[in-house]
Amino acid sequence: MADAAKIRTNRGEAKDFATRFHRDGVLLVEGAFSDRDMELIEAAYQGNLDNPSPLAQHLYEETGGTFIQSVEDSSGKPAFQAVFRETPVVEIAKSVFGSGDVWYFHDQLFFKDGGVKPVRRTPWHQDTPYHPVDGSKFVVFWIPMHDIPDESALEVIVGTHNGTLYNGAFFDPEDDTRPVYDEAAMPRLPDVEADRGKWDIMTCGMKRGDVLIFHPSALHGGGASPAGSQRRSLSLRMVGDDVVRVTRPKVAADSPTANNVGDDEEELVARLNKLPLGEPIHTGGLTRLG
Ligand SMILES: O=C(O)CCC(=O)C(=O)O
Repeated sequence: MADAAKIRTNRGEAKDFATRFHRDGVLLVEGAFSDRDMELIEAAYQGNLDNPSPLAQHLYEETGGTFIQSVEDSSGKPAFQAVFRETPVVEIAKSVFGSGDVWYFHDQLFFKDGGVKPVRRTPWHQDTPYHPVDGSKFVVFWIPMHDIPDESALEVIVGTHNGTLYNGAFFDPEDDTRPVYDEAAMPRLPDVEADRGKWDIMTCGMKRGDVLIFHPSALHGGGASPAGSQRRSLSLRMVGDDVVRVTRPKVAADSPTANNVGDDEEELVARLNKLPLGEPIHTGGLTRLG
C-alpha cells in the first residue's frame, strides 16, 4: 500500500490542488464539506436512489449482495442544483482545474449493501474509455455518505491518468479484465489484484465530509463491503474547457455497459457524438456550474 500522505490535503492548500492533481491524478480533500453540505449532498444521493433511472443496474446479483449503480445527468434536479449553489463543490473543482470554467458531465450513484452476504470489490477500471471524451480538466468527486474503513475504500493508482488508456471493464464476475471493446482497438486491463505490489495504489479510509477527487483516466477500484455493512457514495463528474470530443470503438452488443447509461445520459452521449472531433464538449449543451 502506498503512503496516503501523498494525496491527503485540505481546502487550506487549494492553491496547490491543480499542480498536484495534474501530476498525481488523485487528491483526498479532508473535511471538504460541512454537516450542512453533507445534508444537501445526501439528499441528492437519496433522491436518485429512491427514484432510480430506468436503466440503473444491479451488478453481480449472482453473489447475493446488493450492488446498484446508476448514471444520470441530474444537473436539472433541484436537489443537485442546491449542491452546486450552496456547497463548495464547484469552487473546489475550479481549484483543481487551475483555470477556466466548470461544466457538469454527469453523476453516478453507488449503493453496496452487504446485508447477509458480502458485496465483492468493484473491479479495477478507468472511466474515460466508456465515453467519447477526454482532456486534463476532468474530475470525479467520489463522496461517501459515511465514514469508510480502509477495507471498503475506493482505491486509485497514482499517476495512471497519464499512462495507457485501457479497454473498459465488462464487469464479468468470472473475469475482471474482460474487455468491452475489441482488444485490437484498446489494450486489455491489467490484472492489478494479481500483482498489487507492482502498482502505486492509494488506499485511504475516509470520513463523512471528505472527498476523493480523481481523474477518470486513473485506474481505480472499490474495496468489498463485508456482510452487515453498507457503502453509499455519489460520484460527480465535471469537465473544464480542455475536455474534447474523441472517438471510442463500438461496445460489444452483449456487454452490460451497452445499456448501463440512464436515459438522460444516453441523450447526452448522443449530443456529444454530434460534435466534431476535438471540439470542447461543453459546447454540446453541458450545464455550466461556474
Ligand atoms: O464506488 C465504487 O466502488 C466505484 C466508484 C467508481 O468506479 C467511480 O466513481 O468511477
